Amino acid sequence: MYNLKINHAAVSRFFTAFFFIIGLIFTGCDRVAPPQACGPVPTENQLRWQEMEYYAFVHFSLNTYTNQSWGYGDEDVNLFNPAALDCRQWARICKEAGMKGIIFTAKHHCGFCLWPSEYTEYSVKNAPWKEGKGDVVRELADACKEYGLKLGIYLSPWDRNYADYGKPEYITYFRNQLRELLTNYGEIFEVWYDGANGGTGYYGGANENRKIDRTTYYDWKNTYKLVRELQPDIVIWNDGGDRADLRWVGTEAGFVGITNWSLLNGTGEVDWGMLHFGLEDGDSWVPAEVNTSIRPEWFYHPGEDAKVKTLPKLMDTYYNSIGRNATLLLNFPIMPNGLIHPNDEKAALEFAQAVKEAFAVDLTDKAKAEASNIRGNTKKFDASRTIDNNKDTYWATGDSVTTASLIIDFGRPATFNRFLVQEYIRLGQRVKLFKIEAFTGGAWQELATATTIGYKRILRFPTVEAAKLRFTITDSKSCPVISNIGVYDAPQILTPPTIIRDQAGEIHITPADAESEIYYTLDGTEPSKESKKYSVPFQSEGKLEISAIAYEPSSGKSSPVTHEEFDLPRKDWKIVGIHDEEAYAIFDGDPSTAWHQHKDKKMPADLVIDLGQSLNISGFKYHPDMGLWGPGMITDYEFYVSKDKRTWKLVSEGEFPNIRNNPLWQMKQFLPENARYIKFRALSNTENNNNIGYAEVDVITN
Ligand code: FUL
Repeated sequence: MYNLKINHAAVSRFFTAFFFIIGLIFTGCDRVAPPQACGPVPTENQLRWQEMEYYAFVHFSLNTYTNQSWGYGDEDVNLFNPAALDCRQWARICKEAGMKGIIFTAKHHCGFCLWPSEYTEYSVKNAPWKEGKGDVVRELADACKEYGLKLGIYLSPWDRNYADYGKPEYITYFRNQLRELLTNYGEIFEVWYDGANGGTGYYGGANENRKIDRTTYYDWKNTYKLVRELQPDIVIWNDGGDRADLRWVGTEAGFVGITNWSLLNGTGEVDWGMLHFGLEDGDSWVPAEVNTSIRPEWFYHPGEDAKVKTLPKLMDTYYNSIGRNATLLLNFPIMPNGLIHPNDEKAALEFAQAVKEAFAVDLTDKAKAEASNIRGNTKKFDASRTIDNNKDTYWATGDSVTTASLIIDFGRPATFNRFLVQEYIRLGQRVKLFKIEAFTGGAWQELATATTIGYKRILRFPTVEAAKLRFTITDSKSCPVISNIGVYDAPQILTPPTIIRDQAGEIHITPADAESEIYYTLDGTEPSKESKKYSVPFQSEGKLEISAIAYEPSSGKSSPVTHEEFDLPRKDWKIVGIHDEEAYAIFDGDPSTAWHQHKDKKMPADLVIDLGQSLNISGFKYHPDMGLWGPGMITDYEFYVSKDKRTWKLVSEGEFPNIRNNPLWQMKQFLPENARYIKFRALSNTENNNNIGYAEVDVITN
């Protein structure tokens, strides 16, 4: 018999070592430490929000019944009586459109509350709708729950109805309302405050102009504290002045800067550039949210039913928001009957379908990835981590490396035109510059270069066929940490043409792509390739309605329709007292060209126009300069008409609400007047100086 004496300690040491070595073989060198975080990093709430990517805004209030952008605060609550209000319809559309939540205007600037607030009489509780027993926020919260969507709240800090607005008492009122909204409606994912603050209003009957100091009045710090106490998982939006969790991008046109850092400084001034591009060395994580409407305006205006954003426009918005490290907050204006308009629904669903098609097949699924540098040479951080469909793994390089490349080998020639890349932002945002190349014709050809990546960056480039793609990071704040790469072949989408009528009355129709043909109609019917073909500009007379499409003969595909309506041609119009040929840019029909009054001109400043003949005028239109720097948009105006240039009659005065954020055609109507001269007087601008810009000025005739 053998005397087997087992040394238990030695056996256990042996097995520990054995399994450790096996572990190393299978997992690579797990002891290699992950990179340290680089600069500020997102909170769990910010991460969860960023991954939502796409969600809806819904604008609905008394403005819906007055055709206004901003209510003054004295609109009658009796106007609110939607006949078919159905929040389930909103939720269904948002869900089918691939959105993850809905942010609702519980209170817009007019102060009307869409829930029965205990603290004001200016709410649904005094409206005829459901005999004062209705609560739109409740109905929406229930609908969101049913459709698996998150709910967000827009509560305007500016309240043009409340008598105490401007006094400290208002802050208590505002917080009481926040408390109601953040306690009674379940989980709220985002709260939205809006940057428009202070100005004229009803204010309980005072009818005056109230200015507030935005830096101190709202005491945001304590409001934020309250919000976080009530909703620990929430993210807070603000327009930059008071650093919250998310930032505005400085425009409502649907795009963030092509460079987009998710960083800002926690204190100090924030200028437009910081909102738009973020701040490379910012000390706080404040990512960007792109807010834009599916129509030109935020609230419903029947005149915009044919102005719903086209598919190409929405796709651009997608690439310029989600594709640039931001989220997309797309607005639906609700109709007076309480529903989303069918045109908006159609546009949103087509958009969702097109996004789905664009990213349907990821060519990296069957590819191999190889990197120039791998952190600790371990599998844990190697190139394959970028194409393993796991957002928690990543490719990383050694600490001191700030340039590195990664080759995706498709193993056969592949056709593609989109490149998607994501940083592992839990460790911060790092990449400053990168490029992509395709291996074609035996050499590397550059496809695109770009700056920041962040949570997600998508690049578009002309379709290419290649067996390999090279992604090179040429500059980074610290070693790159890339969690995902995707390569796609998105179907082409035809862009609708632009239509311009110049001062001489000539119609110019331009397609985005020179190879497409243009067909148009002049009788309001939908154009097709059987309609009239456009080849050169043509002369037009009188009022005109024109619809046009771009058509691609090779694929037989048509673009969406562009529809424009023009009043009388401005052929004989003269600008009185101004001898500057460039001033005529304001009649050239092209809103992208502008003219500014001489810089010595002080407010109030007049623009006098001789229409060349007497006309029955019932309104006017002003398009501000859309330039990003010093556009000098008029905010308050007076409009006069005259038969003889000596006696003037004031026919319209007021404001162009929200012009700064949404610089589109502004239209004002009045009782018809027969006149030959018009005087458009600027009283103030968006910049509080004397800069006065005009892209277009036109009249509406009877
Ligand atoms: C703006 C507001 O003034 C608009 O009316 C709209 O609500 C938009 C989302 O924010 O600043």
